[in-house]
Amino acid sequence: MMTTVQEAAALLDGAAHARHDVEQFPSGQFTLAQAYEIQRASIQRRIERGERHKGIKLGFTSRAKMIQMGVDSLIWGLLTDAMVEEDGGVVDLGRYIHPRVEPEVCFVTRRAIDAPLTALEAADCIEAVAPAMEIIDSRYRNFRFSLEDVVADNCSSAGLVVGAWSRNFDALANAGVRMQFDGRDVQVGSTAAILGHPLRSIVQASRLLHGAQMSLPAGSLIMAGAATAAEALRPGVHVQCRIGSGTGALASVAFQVAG
Ligand code: OOG
Ligand code: MG
Repeated sequence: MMTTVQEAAALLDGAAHARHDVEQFPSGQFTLAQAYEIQRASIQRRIERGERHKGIKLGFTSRAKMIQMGVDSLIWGLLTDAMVEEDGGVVDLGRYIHPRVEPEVCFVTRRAIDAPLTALEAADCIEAVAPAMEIIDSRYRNFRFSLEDVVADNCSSAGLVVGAWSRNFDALANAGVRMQFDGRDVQVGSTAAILGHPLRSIVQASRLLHGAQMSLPAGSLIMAGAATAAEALRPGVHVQCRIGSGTGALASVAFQVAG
């Protein structure tokens, strides 16, 4: 039986809302363009429940992520205010199905993005940068999906934690990224893994928005994509991420998973 875009959106939104997993779609059921339509329709359902647009996220901007998930195209998804977890706060795994965490860089825009940007223009659009972590939670069984599946599922978006903002953009080039569970390194990498430099994700975001005939208002968040592979979360663990070191470092970002 054929599933329509609206039916697929209702299925995936329902799974996220009720925290249960679903089967992947049969391969070839949806084109990539239809997968983005499903993504938009599923976010629209959240907006109708009272959530607000918060920005966008990029996915698979690093080789480490592409290799971990077996997908090799850059993708993007939509963020809402309900996804934001507090820096230094307690994360309840009951809100998720099978969550994983990954280190990210987050930007906040100071002007609207409504046209493709050059690298120089992209830098000018950014108000501040922060170390961040994304809590991804695929709605598909066993966290397995095709490119179309993951796009339809809003690129596994579920939670995000954003650290203190700074205007220390120089700290972003080739900075060490270190994510720890209970004080032990679980993922170590470099911001250079994100398209060579995390600011390039703003250029990519501007092109993707333009291609989708969408714009992003000032004050929006842009998650640049994970620099390393993701790690499964477990009850009781303390998670921290640091970007850079010494005086050039960005602040760190952390959360405690409820026991
Ligand atoms: C898809 C989301 C990818 C990233 O930062 O690369 C992503 C997934 O891995 O489930 O968020
Ligand atoms: Mg991510």
